[in-house]
Amino acid sequence: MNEIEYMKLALSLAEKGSGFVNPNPMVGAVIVKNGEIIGMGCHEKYGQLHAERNALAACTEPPGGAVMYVTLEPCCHYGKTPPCTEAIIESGIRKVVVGSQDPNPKVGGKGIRILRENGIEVVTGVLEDECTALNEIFFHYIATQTPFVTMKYAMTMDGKIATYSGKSKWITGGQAREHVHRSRLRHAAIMAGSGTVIADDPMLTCRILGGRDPVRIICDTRLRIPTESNIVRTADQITTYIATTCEDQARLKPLTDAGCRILTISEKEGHIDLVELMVKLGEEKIDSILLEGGASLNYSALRAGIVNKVQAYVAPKIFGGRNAKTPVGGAGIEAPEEAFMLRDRKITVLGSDILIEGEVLKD
Ligand code: AOF
Ligand code: ZN
Repeated sequence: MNEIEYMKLALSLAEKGSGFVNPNPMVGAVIVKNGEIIGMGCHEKYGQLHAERNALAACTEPPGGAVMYVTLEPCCHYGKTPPCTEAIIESGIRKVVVGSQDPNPKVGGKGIRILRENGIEVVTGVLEDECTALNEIFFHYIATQTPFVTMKYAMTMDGKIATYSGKSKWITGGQAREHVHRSRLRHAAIMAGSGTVIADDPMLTCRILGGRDPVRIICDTRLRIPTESNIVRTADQITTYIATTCEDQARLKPLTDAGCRILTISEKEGHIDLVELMVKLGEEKIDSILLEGGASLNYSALRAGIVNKVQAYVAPKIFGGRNAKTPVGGAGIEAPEEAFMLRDRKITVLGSDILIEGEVLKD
């Protein structure tokens, strides 16, 4: 195996932490000696050991003189765990190959410098783009302290997210829906509007074996969410935030009694101020949100500039219906040149469906 292959392996190990390490990064490490892999590890759970220490602990023979491949620059600070640089230096590893640099201001190049100062050869930038893309959430959150927002929807080829009668089960096939559940796992929270709760009464859980449910956030300006909805009924089991401008205690009480956490947000253009909401959610250590609409909230989110990425699952079918719902509503833009633009477009085939995704260009 060459260094690219070892780093690819480290990347796949890192992925194992998906959904369990937020707001920390996913990190994987592979230790190689005389052409043999002698240890592997990843950052498995928030607050627990980092990838490098897990890989060192897993070594089947002494790591002195070995090479470590790690997807993120080793840390050099005392956080919940002691610095990885210390463990690497003590182990006698002779060379460290790093994927991407740690954007955490406490690390930011210092980890690499310390290793070099201690006579360890450091190679940087191996599969850097892949390593950075894997941690797009961490990179965004550490820089802004607000959640990375992915807007997701499934639509037909004529751009409908439901039939004219409001039925939407199902638009895409099993493979695409499984992909959505993986995405729910990767994001710390799912966000929807009260309209979606009223229309679909969803659970917004992650149905993957061994997965965990994301926190749920319901944007409900005027507190319309029914107390008997699935979301409210299960709020004592799954962390649920209701973001609202309403301060009427009589209406808030049944929700708080059910276990919902209320976030009181200022009003902006008739809705909750989404920028303020993102700041508050960031303070709650929510580093990422999968935004699952509906149309009105999706448009408001784009308008407010809080969306980082859009994922459109497109199914090869047509619903028609002039009143059938589309993914993005609101007032819309007047001229094509005002469009929300996406870059780094990526296309993935999932069974008979297609996922089109891109990063929202911010001006
Ligand atoms: C690494 N390897 O596997 C991870 C790193 O609170 P702590 O101690 O877990 O530290 C979290 C910070 O450490 C996080 O913000 C990031 O800079 C780095 N994460 N570093 O060397 C790892 N997970
Ligand atoms: Zn570390």
